[in-house]
Amino acid sequence: MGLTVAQKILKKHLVDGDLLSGDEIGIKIDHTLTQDATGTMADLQFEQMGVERVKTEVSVSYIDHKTIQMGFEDADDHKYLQTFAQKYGLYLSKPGNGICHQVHLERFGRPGATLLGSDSHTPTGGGIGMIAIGAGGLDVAAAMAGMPFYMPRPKILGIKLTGKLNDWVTAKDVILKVLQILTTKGNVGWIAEYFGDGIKTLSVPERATITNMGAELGVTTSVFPSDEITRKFLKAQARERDWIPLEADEDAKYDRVIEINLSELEPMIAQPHSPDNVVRVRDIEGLEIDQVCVGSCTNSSYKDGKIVAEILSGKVVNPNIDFVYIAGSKQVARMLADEGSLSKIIAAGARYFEPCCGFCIGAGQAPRNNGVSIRTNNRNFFGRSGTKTAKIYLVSPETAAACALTGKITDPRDLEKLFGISHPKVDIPESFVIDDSRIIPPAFEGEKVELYKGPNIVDPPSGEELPQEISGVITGKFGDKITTDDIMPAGSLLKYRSNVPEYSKYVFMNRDPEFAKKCLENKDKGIHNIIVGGDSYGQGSSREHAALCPMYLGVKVVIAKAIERIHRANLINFGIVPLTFENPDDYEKIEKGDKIKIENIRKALIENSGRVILKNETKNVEIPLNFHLTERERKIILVGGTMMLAKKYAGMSFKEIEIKE
Ligand code: MIC
Ligand code: SF4
Repeated sequence: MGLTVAQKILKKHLVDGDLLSGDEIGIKIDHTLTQDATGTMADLQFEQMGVERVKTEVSVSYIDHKTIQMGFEDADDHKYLQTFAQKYGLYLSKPGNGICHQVHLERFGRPGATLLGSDSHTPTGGGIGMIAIGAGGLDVAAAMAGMPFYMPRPKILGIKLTGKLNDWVTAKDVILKVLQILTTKGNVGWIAEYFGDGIKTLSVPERATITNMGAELGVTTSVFPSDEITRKFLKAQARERDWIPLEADEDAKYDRVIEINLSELEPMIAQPHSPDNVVRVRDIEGLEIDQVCVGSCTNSSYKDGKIVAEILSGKVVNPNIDFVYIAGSKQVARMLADEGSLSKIIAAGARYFEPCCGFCIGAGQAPRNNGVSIRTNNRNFFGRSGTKTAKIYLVSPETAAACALTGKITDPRDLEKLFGISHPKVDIPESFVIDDSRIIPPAFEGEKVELYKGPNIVDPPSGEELPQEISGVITGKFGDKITTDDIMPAGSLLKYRSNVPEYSKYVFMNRDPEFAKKCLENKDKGIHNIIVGGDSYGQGSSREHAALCPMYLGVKVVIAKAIERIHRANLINFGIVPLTFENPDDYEKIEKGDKIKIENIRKALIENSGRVILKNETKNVEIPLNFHLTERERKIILVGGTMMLAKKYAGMSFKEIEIKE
């Protein structure tokens, strides 16, 4: 039987399980990527694993999320990351060098390799033909230590692209269309693989825009083949030697196929507060706006910047709006600067920042109260921008530039009529500027390097064995689509990523400011905390703090209608039991404050019964709950999390570990 691109790569890397049957597979990881908001914790966990040097082909530690460095905390963390990289054999990409995904694509990614990153947009690497997966920091630390990565055995969703994009319609509009069709729900466990004649019209950075935002679908990853277009990109990066051809076999079988005709697409826009709340720009044009931000790992390539520069050339943006531009990497910034494009953007009125995540993670440029912000990034979740009342819309750079000129939501196809601007033709350059001066290679003699740890770096807390029964209260009940930004806000709090006791005070801060305090009070009294959620609980970011901090607060169980892949894996890693309602309507039978009991939960996990009964003592009802956990996952939870398991059973394989009552 023929294989798809994803299956070919997975087959080569398979170390456990079977691609055709079973629940999960284990794969060997070639590359890892961490960033400074998740990397400190991942590195601290790696230190506890007692390994002398990373065992991957390439591991890169990026500094891109916390570059504002307000106060000493971030700079201290950065120094730690640098000494860690030197000691253990990682490359370090310094602040200002760019956003991890953009830089990895430019300087490290290679077709056919596997990449595990402690950031949910790691699938950006799928644009260059990698199997690139986002995971929690602990999973990435384990991969750096040479351990396999476990994931649900994937089903392959073929996305067939035909036709060719019209002028002013872009790769961003393709992925927004895919999100409109598939939504952010119900795609867990799939890999999206693009094929068809239409892909031949898309350059690597355009493909990467599509695979990047595939993260919002909730799929494990997205991937494109590696073809002549990939070779051209790698050649322009002076890395043609990394190219290999990699295409699906003629008779490859997809588990499901959807088809999109690129010629029929129009400019699209995601409305607040979800990336799948997508309509045509035409449908909502004319709405007054306050801010336009171009950048982020979704749309910060050279082509994205150059197109914006060409549209704005010789013009000034609408005086009522604030216009922000952030290039994705030093390479992009230098190329735009050298050729004069950056000057055009600045002359048009842009506020220009160093290459970093910036506004995308709420680290600056928070909109005014009730402000309308048009952005080119990938997430418009409630509160993520730093302003709870703000309304964030997601668009292509072309649409963003059009909006910046008019001060209203504007279809870029109207630019010709309004301003006489014809569609700029921009291609991938023959060669990119190669400047790796802000990438520090691993030190030769790592053992001589001393780790630097500032006072804000606090050792990660350890987990506790799963008790025989859960006896506690519903400390928080939340609705559908709760994101990890809801659970563990980032923005100005990013500086506490390496200080769990401090960061934990802000769990659910924007949804229920009393949550953390209540949890700690209960924990002190020996009462277990339980969280209840609706559909797609834990979607969005890979941040393991959304599980680690609740663990610290004494949360033992999360019950939801459905839990997203990365968050579910993080809950397990930190010993929290992910349970789902057997009958989704039972969600109505629990309220915040209810006293509950789940008897014999430990026994249920040991026996793998798949089912426990929650007794709601306040309402006097019984609610059946399900769990679907592999043997590996059950063992991790029973022991109190992955770190506890590693410490207690060092050197043993999962199969050898036996856990008693
Ligand atoms: C995000 O886009 O939400 C982040 C910030 O990049 C996160 C990682 C984090 O929270 O540090 C992600 O996507 O995983
Ligand atoms: Fe950074 Fe935003 Fe990309 Fe996350 S989505 S890596 S915050 S640019």
